Amino acid sequence: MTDPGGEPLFVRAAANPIISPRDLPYNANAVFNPGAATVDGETVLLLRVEDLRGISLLYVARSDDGISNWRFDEKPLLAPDSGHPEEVWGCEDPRLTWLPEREEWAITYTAYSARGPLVSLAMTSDFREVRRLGPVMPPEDKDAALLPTRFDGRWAMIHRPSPLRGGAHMWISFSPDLRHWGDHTLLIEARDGAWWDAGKIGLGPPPAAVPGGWLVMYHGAHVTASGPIYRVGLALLDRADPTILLRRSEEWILGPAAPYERVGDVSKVLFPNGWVVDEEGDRLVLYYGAADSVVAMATASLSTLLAHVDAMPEPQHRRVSDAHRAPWR
Ligand code: M1P
Repeated sequence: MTDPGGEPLFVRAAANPIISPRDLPYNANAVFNPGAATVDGETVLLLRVEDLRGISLLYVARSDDGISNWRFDEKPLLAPDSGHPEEVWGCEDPRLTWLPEREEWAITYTAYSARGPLVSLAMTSDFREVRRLGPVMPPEDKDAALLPTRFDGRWAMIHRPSPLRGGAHMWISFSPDLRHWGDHTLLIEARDGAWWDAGKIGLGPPPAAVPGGWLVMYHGAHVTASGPIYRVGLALLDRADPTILLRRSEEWILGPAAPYERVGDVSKVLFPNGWVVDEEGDRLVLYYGAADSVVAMATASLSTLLAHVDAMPEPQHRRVSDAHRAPWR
């Protein structure tokens, strides 16, 4: 069992897995790691669908209650396109951020190029038409999402490059125009050794604005003799300056405990990509991929979750650069 004990923060939907390959109106090997949005009162999921070649495409599903009666588009919203060689091996793991200033959704996704996975960006207002902006981070880089607002006039994106040396950590970068990115700043480091989030971490859903800052959920992949275990923790970033880490989980809050999370194409994986945060209703609805095979959902009380975040330890260093003698931003 890999869920922490005590009163769980998240309660899994009784209907889990809420979407499986057999529910889809097309052939698929797996459906997982969806981005989530609310559009005109409906829940929209942008599903990663792995076809029977092994290539992933992004398809839209809509539901009135966000849990049942999903209506599936017949055609993908994003699929490998001959004009985009960087997507030759697929489009994966979308994250959806509403940009109020532009009145459109930013879709950050992993484009699987022949030179490795990289971060691509596309825009949509309705999840029916999409406009690609193309690659924004070179390979290898993934697990990216935009923050919804600008900081001193610049957009911010959290992402996870894979360096040649050491662990794979979360970074934040800035752009004046969504195309040119710089001021790359190490944001949250994977821990080391026996920790649940040692070696490799990555952003979950796009950060959510909450009273104390930006609520961040991230996954950690702890390597064991029988492969990695993907679990989930929380962090809080400063609202005005998201390069500042205010809080970070010591313990994971959700891990692969249910049978559909423990056994699948990649077993023991709980991989959240989307959430719907309802402050008025005091509810957070989390959508995640389970075992790289199916889509599942879990809900939490937002106020209980934020009280948990408040009680999490403050990091020793609020900026990673403060922790290193030879600073790297
Ligand atoms: O198989 C688990 C996950 O592995 C990768 O995630 P990351 O590189 O962040 O560890 C991705 O391929 C992801 O899609 C997959 O669910």
